[in-house]
Amino acid sequence: MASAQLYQADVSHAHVLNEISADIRSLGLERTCEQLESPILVCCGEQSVGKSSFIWRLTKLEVPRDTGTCTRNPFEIRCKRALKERFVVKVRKEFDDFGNRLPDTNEYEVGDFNNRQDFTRMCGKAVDQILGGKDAFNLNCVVIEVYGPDVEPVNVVDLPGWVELKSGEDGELQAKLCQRIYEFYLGLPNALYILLHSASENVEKDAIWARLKVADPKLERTIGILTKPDLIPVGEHNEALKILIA
Ligand SMILES: Nc1nc2c(ncn2[C@@H]2O[C@H](COP(=O)(O)OP(=O)(O)OP(=O)(O)O)[C@@H](O)[C@H]2O)c(=O)[nH]1
Ligand SMILES: [Mg+2]
Repeated sequence: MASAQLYQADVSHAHVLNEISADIRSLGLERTCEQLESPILVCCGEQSVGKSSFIWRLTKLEVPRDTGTCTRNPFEIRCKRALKERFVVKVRKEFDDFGNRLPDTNEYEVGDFNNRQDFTRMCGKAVDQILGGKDAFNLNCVVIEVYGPDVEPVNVVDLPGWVELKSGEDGELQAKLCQRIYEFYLGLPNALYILLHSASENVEKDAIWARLKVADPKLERTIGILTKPDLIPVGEHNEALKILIA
């Protein structure tokens, strides 16, 4: 088979797998889903390293990002090839605000639209329905389906920034919720990990590194990405290169 035909076969195979696994996942049957699902890119890293900005570059989708728009809940983005451009934004509710599992999984649609310009507003609406205006971590997920003629069948997850410790009763809850989000997504058997690190920060600070080594001890499923290269102080580019090589 010619390589172009092989590529097409792979793409349609991935589409079918994605369709079936999305349906099963929305029923809350994670274990069954894990055996079927095609790879999912899990973007992780410390707070504000540029995870959501990276996803924007990768998928051309303006997921909520920027100063003052910290990601507080996971975003699962499923891209599928189709003749016409279309976006579906959903909310999947499986947990209460304390991370306790609800008796039923409730996945419902927030918007189904063709205009890319509506995307950020619809995502904001979905986030509001999860967070209810609170600035707190939440295990419930915004599910985004993207269809279009130029779309590659990739699944990608945007996670909140890793939080190791926070003081006070609420701080402890927030750190626990954040860590549970990571536990869940780092534990997916079909995950490929993208660890983002800001070029202006020391790599030893990455507490998430230790968690990743548990999920992927030989780092066979992990890719490191150095973000914010423009912030490397003049004359310190060699240090950044060392991080990349390591
Ligand atoms: N200088 C510089 N700033 C960047 C770059 N990429 C992202 N930023 C900025 O860094 C800030 C955080 O970006 P986000 O993409 O929201 O980072 P994040 O990792 O998703 O943040 P959290 O979800 O809160 O953990 C924003 O103000 C971005 O504009 C870059 O390459 N260079
Ligand atoms: Mg973010």
